[in-house]
Amino acid sequence: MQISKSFIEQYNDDNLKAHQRKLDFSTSEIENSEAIIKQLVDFQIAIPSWALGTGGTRFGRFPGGGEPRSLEEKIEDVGLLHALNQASGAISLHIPWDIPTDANAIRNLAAQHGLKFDAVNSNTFQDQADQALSYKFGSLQNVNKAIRKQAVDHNIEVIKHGIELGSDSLTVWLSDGSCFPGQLNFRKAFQNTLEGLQEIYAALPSNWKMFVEYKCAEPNFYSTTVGDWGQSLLYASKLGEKAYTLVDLGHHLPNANIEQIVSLLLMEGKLGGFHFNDSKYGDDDLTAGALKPYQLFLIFNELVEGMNARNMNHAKDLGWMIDASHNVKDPLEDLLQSVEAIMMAYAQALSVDRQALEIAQNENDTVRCQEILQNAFRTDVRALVAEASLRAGGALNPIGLFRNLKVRENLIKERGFKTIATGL
Ligand code: LRH
Ligand code: MN
Repeated sequence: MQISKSFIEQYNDDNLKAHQRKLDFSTSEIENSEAIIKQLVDFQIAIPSWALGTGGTRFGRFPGGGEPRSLEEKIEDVGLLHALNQASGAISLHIPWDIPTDANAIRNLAAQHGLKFDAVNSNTFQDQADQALSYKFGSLQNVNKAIRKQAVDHNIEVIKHGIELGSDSLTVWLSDGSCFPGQLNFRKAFQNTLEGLQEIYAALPSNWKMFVEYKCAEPNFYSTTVGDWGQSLLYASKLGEKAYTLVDLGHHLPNANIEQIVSLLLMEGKLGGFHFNDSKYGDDDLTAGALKPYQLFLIFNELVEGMNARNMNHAKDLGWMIDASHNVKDPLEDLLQSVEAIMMAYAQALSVDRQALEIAQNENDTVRCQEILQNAFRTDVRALVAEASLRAGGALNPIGLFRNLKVRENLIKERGFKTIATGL
């Protein structure tokens, strides 16, 4: 299903008066609102190809109908999101869930929808039907050299797919670890994993990046071989300048100070990118900003501070990706909500009075420091996000138009109710 420009323009015309009133108030309140709007227009968030269908848990999965049946239909769905918010201009593929049979055709189709290919993701956490050796006891860490080689070869295969699609980064998330004390020699597991990552690193084209994604637990529940930011940083530092850490917000132990982790990884020049989502308990993969919006704001506050300190290009120098799973909500609506929450956190962080904050920090005026940050977080920036979408040719309210156009109903008519998308 494609959304024609005329539908978007008509919808915006119908809602322009109300929007302009809100925008006038916001621009009167927020000093650098024009600059913020321009930075929002440039800011693109990659959509995961594995989160366009209904997700599930071991207890069940309840598909909502009209799910994409192929990579082509997944690209159409991301194209639809991008048409609505002009902020979802890239798709991140997961191999083998989304192997492009005809890379050129896929690349052209994506281009028609204004989409680029962000990081490609390898998968050595599942055994494929045609796979010779099992990853039950891990992939790159495995005591069996042949299994480690199988995992390295898979990652090199994934890089090849990425090159054909015009991607320039590989995300490696390893489920490797152990479930019981004594099951694993941690030192050997680290050394095997580093050796494997070094072989994969050697296969990277010169302009590529490798993102080493860490996670504290699941599917292993005693140790994880890339278990936290320190371990990921150790690997990335030993691998070389093309290797970076990847921060998935749901991959931390309870109450971890993620914004401090982000600040230090950025300071070290080893922060590669993000998998945005939210969680209350474990790796819940819920809508970004849905449970802990203040934490998301604080993370962007450290990102703006740290990126400015390194004169980084906000839109291009880090990997901005969502990683979510939708058990009860429409996958496309959930993704639209996540993109908006991320854009709002970024806009609020850009509105922070950094000079005043530095003065207050140097005076140990704790209350003033808090007031400056909380004021920014309590500032309604939704009109700025809507204006950025409007200027880029998107809808003032993407979910509003998604529902007005009965997109899900149309997708169910087109694809049927029982279709199941590959992925989580
Ligand atoms: C692991 C993870 C990783 C992906 C997978 C789909 O929990 O976050 O990024 O490979 O989800
Ligand atoms: Mn992830």
